[in-house]
Amino acid sequence: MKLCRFQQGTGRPRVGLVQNDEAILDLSAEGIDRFTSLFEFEGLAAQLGALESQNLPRHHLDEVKVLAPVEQQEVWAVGVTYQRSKKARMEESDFSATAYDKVYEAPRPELFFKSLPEKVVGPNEPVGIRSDSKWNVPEPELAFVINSRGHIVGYTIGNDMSSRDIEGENLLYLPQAKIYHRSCAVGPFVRVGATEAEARTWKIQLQIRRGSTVAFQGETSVGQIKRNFEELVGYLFRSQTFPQGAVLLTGTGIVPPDGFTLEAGDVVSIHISGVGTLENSIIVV
Ligand code: DO4
Ligand code: MG
Repeated sequence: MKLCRFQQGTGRPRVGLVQNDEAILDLSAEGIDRFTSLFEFEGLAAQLGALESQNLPRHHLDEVKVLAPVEQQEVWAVGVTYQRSKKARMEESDFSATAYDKVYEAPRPELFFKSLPEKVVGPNEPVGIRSDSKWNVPEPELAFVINSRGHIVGYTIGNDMSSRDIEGENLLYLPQAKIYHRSCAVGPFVRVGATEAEARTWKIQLQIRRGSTVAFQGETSVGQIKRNFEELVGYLFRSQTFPQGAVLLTGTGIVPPDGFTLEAGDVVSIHISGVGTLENSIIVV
């Protein structure tokens, strides 16, 4: 079962139940128009299942604008959760190699703040590469949608855009490499009712198109994430509160070869088999 936030014309954002990735049932007819309150429901999947049999207004996905599935949730990220990420980061920086090696093995994961909710880029909107960076990549990541009690209520797709030259120069520059205008895209759908075991079978695929050619493509599996999901959420909620819930990106397992950098006009397409496809073009910011 999948949910989305959507808008018709300049109307207010609403919540829809996605049907076969081509239509949505409009839950505002049942008084549900906010993810934040919906995600606090106990037994969410069962309640959504009951709504599916109601005679709700239906819209084709082509007729609406699908919005980022984020209202007031801060977006955070974990890093170095895949071997591939650890290896790439150790190669990009002699200076910080030990830190990446250690954090991969340490009980405490790397966690960092990624985006305020109002700065998150939605599906089909441009994401940015920094004008002062020469080495930029997308990071295709499974994202947890978490309620205020720290329960994972669903899964979506995140793009943790990163400037590798800035990150590689000095670990203290990480916030500049990770947090800038249009550096975080999330969406399109929130998959509800899947267990961790099921999510671990999903494939993550990245394709970067440049004009009519494929400039890079790669694939990994959610099953490659080193830490279990409760462990990651548990650390996020340590000595921290999220009254509106939070979104947590879970790290990248796909890193293009070192000679590759994104260019303006590229199109980044991230597919996660249990969720859908998040697509964004690249602009310089
Ligand atoms: O330590 C740098 C960031 C790691 C990261 O974003 C990832 O592994 O996905
Ligand atoms: Mg990342």
